[in-house]
Amino acid sequence: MSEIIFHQYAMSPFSEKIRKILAHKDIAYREVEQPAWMPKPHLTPLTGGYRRIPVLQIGADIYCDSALIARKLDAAAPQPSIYPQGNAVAAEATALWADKLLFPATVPLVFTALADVIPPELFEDRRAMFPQLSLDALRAALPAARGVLHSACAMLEQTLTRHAHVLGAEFSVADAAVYHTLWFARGDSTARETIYSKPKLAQWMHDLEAMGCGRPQPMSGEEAMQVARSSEPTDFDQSVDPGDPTGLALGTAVAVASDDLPQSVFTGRLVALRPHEMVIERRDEQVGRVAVHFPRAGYFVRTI
Ligand SMILES: N[C@@H](CCC(=O)N[C@@H](CS)C(=O)NCC(=O)O)C(=O)O
Repeated sequence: MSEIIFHQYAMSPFSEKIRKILAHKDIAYREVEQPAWMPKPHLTPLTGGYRRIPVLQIGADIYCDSALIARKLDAAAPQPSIYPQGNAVAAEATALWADKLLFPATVPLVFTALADVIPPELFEDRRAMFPQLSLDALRAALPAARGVLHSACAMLEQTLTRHAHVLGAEFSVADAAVYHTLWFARGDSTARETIYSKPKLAQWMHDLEAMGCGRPQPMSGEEAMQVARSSEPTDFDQSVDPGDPTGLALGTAVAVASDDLPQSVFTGRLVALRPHEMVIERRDEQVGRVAVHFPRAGYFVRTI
């Protein structure tokens, strides 16, 4: 197998989720530091426009979204699992709760707390993604956000009083997802107090921090693009799962978008449709033929 290439940036919470999985599995990988805002000239040619971080690359196969990346890493290095006792539904459901409910609550907390030090380019970039974003709107969202964090931390403290991890004795993808939201929330002092005033939760935070991040070796963005250019995509079987409800046929020109950023669409030729993953093939002047993989949950696919 080609090297695992992890496109991330240091301050990215969703990258921190993946770092914990890389640490749990003690995986050796190449790490590309991507910009935190557009343009991303060494990322978007690989993804066909998908701009978010993290992205995983293996040769000319490109994996978008931390949910799919987590599953791919588990398939590439199955032991130790991120789904202990085969508890995939509970682990993935808890990870989705953290990513989709808890994480959005941390955004107003951290952005208002750090408003004076956040680079204006970052704020403007995120406003281009979410036009309703403003400091006033973030301040108005603070009471509800504090409520979400308070209740989540109380529930976590109760759980961690009974066992060492979110779903029981062993680490799972749920720990990685909950951790990245609280790791980010620490940027706000009131959130920090909410988290670290709870002894079991505080201990769990220290334990996860101490796990580190696996075995990274730096790689430049140019080098990652060169790897794609000199490889062929391999991780798809040219099949549509029987009974797939979309009715899409292989080879169809399709557009893929996520439910939380539907205005950004990524186009290509459908080369695989599996229960948890869709794969589109595209050609790019700079990186050649690549296969871009998306999860099914939270993403739509349609013909163009
Ligand atoms: N659903 C995505 C969300 C990823 C996400 O929102 N990442 C943030 C950084 S942590 C991002 O890409 N923000 C915009 C950017 O960096 O350009 C995932 O799970 O990977």
